[in-house]
Amino acid sequence: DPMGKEVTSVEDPSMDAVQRRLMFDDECILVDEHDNIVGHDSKYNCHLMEKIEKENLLHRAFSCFLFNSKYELLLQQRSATKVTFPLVWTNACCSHPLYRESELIEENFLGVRNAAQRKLLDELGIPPEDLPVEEFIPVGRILYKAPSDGKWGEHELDYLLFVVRDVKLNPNPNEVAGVMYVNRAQLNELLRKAKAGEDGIKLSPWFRLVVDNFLMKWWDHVEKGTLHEVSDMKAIHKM
Ligand code: DMA
Ligand code: MN
Repeated sequence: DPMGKEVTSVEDPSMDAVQRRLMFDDECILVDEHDNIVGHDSKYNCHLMEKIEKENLLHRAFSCFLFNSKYELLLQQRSATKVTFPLVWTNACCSHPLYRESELIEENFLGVRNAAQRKLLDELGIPPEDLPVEEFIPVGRILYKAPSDGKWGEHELDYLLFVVRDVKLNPNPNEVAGVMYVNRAQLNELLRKAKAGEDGIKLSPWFRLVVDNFLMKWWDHVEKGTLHEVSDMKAIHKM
């Protein structure tokens, strides 16, 4: 309600107005550790570390990994205005399927695919017709918890969606500070810099989990066109 938002804006005076609106407009899907839907709550509540701990709130999310036809991986640097994990480098696009009919569809993972299509337009300016939902290949699910700084953090059941497609980018500056494609050597160099704290490079915790556990193996399959061989949508990897 408007009163609640007013109180919150007093509590979070530095929060970007667009990002604040999304905190209340986006209604996330709450799930249990087996990915069964158990309810819904605002993006705001779902990312408050205190609420996550007290109420054991876990929400559904997706992480899209986009490769071009040279099999280079698209990275995004999150904008300074993001409430959680500002300015970190991460995979192409992440967000949440929302508690609405089109994004609750579990058949063929259509709900998370619809959400990915929506946010690839919102964050990177990729028109939906350039990225049909059938192109997203679900490869796995991870469950992780990660504090950002201060009172915010993540506790997510995250669908990993891969897509190979040449796209035109038109990044939204409220979401994205920068984009780049990397090959494996360039990603390794970025990992080295992040470890050494060089050039202020920071990586998101979920991107690091995927890199450390799955990415290099899956990248081979991206190149060979055999991702379906490694896709496992039955397991949920608790990290
Ligand atoms: C949330 O991403 C999802 C993951 C996997 C971290 P986000 O913070 O970029 O979401 P949004 O773009 O909706 O703010
Ligand atoms: Mn989240």
